[in-house]
Amino acid sequence: MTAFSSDAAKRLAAAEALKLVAPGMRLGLGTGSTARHFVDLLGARVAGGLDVICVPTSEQTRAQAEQLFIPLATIDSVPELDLTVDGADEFDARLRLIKGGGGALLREKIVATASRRMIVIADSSKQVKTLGAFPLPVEVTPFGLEVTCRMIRATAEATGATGSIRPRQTAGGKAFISDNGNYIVDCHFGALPDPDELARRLSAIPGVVEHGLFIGVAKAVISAGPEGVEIFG
Ligand code: ABF
Repeated sequence: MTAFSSDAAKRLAAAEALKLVAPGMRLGLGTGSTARHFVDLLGARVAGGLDVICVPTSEQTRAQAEQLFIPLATIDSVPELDLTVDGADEFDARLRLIKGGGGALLREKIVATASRRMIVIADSSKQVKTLGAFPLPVEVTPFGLEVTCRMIRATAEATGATGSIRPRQTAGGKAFISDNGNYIVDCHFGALPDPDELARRLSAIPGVVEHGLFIGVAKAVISAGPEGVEIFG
């Protein structure tokens, strides 16, 4: 018997999400290896005549969608979307998410928030009891990096979250720069005692552009694993 791979699970979840797409829809396209499957499958439907207009959440997804001749628009020209399908790094039973492992969290949150429905697709390993084992990404302005990191640390401590905070680097050891020209810092806090409060407090820090806690954003999570597909929400 062949082992069921996490990539197969991602594709299964993506295929399930594709069933929600109807002709004429305005779609948000997520980023990451799971969202990549969705875009791939959507491309095949578009090639078969499906009429949709899509807003990508990253330059990476834009490039993939362009190759597949998926019609694209900017979020400003199509400010109201019907459905966004995106991956996540972690989700819990209340559909709270950690996102941003791919560094696209700001555009992902803007696009998700502009959508009537945001659906997460994930392999079942992304489901957690408590958010935080995956380092929480926070997008920050290059100006004042050190000051902002100090404020993140202090604010997190006030919610019971402690640990190291590291500016993300590329494989070549350079500072990782987001599509928006900002830095990403990864907060290795471990289990987050109060994600809602942490999210509120992080948003209030001046140098924080956005953080990877998506709370009250996802309408459902389509999770796939060896047992098949499970839908939460
Ligand atoms: C994006 O891709 C991110 O918000 C998240 O960090 C990541 C999920 O990664 P993958 O689908 O590759 O597991 O959706």
